Amino acid sequence: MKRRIFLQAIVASTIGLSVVASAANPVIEVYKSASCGCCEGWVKHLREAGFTVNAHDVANPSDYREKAGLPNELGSCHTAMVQNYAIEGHVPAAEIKRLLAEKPKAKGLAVPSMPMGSPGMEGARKDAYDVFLVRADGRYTVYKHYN
Ligand SMILES: [Cu+2]
Repeated sequence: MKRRIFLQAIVASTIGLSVVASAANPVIEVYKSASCGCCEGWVKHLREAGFTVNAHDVANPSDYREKAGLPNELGSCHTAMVQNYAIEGHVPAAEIKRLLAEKPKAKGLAVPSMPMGSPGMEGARKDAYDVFLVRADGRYTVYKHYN
């Protein structure tokens, strides 16, 4: 009897651990073109931040942006999906984590174009840029400003 309770405790704690692990390592599906170097840089940034990244090379990454319902003017070089949110462009991992914690009613986040100094776009120059939150109705607001 004691042994059975002990085993149940092990099973329960193992399940508990796996839940914690999946919450700490969200899976993100990235759709990019095979030749995109800055996309690779962004994937590396996500992995370093603890995300489990499945990168997919596709012919037209913008198809995924359209499917997610993100406005064209917010377009960048890659589109990703994480827990039913779309992530467009070089969005810092910190904002994705904030999104997953706050769980707003929204389509997702976007950093349009490819600002210098954003994750995956590191170089000599650092430009200011905005991370936009795209709401369910397609309108968007600044979620975070980076200097
Ligand atoms: Cu890029």
